[in-house]
Amino acid sequence: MSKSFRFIQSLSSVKDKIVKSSNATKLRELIFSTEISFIMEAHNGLSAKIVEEEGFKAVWASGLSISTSLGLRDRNEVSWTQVVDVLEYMADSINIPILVDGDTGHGDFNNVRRFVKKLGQRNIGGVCFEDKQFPKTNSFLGENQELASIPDFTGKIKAAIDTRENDDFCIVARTEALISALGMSEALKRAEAYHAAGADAILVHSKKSTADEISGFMREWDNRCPIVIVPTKYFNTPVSLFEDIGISTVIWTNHNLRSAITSMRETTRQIYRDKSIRVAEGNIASLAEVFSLVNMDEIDAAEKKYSA
Ligand code: SPV
Ligand code: MG
Repeated sequence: MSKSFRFIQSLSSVKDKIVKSSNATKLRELIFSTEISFIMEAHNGLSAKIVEEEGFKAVWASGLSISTSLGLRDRNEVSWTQVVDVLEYMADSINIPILVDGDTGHGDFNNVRRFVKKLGQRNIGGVCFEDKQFPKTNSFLGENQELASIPDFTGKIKAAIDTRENDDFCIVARTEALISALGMSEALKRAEAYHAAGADAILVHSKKSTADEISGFMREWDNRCPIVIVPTKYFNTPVSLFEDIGISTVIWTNHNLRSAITSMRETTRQIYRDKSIRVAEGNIASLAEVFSLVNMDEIDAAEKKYSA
């Protein structure tokens, strides 16, 4: 089954009102497209650039990855303004949209409003808010995390919708009901409430090692709006299954961060052991690649144009 959503027509009516080239529009088109879409994690300007260069059409600005790359915990230790600062570097590096991990919105509905306003000013494509309590803890830590009440969370969604200046700015509502072992009917109830509150898409999170929960959810959901998933724990599931059950968008949420950790460890270990950089040199990016990633050629061209 492809992503054939009943609400697809609403996109074109919305589109008449907005700037067609904005990142919000690009992200919306991706999430609402009839093909399954893939969004790759990045956590700074450099990783965002690599995600773009390797062909992805959008970036996931992961809370786990951004905080870990700053040496901090995924527990709102990074303030929302610090997140926005990181996003600015990321957005400046690329021409594809960013879907931001907005955690719980960094507080109540009012913090959500400030956050969404600042994201819009930086031409961010959209944001995903989750129905946990502030301060949040990563979904893969502990058991039975307490969730926000449905009225509290739908209030945040409505606040985000009322604040966005571009109607295409995507608000993704994420339910942790399955992760918190509240059961399928609670997950469906929450997803329906968030959809009714105006969320553009629902992220259903699961920490099972198979996609059974997600498949069960999709059978009941019946394409009411796009569904986004994070298959970090059910990584063995073939993408064809996600396509068959009608998933809209898959987020590979932390794989650049984890890849960087492995690679940096190997290089550091090798150099420490060898007391030399000779072997390591053959296994790492060349300086030419480093300069290319930040577009040094452009400086040469600009110098010719502007420098006396
Ligand atoms: C993140 O990347 O920060 C996420 C996804 O929220 S997860 O770590 O799976 O909760
Ligand atoms: Mg997160």
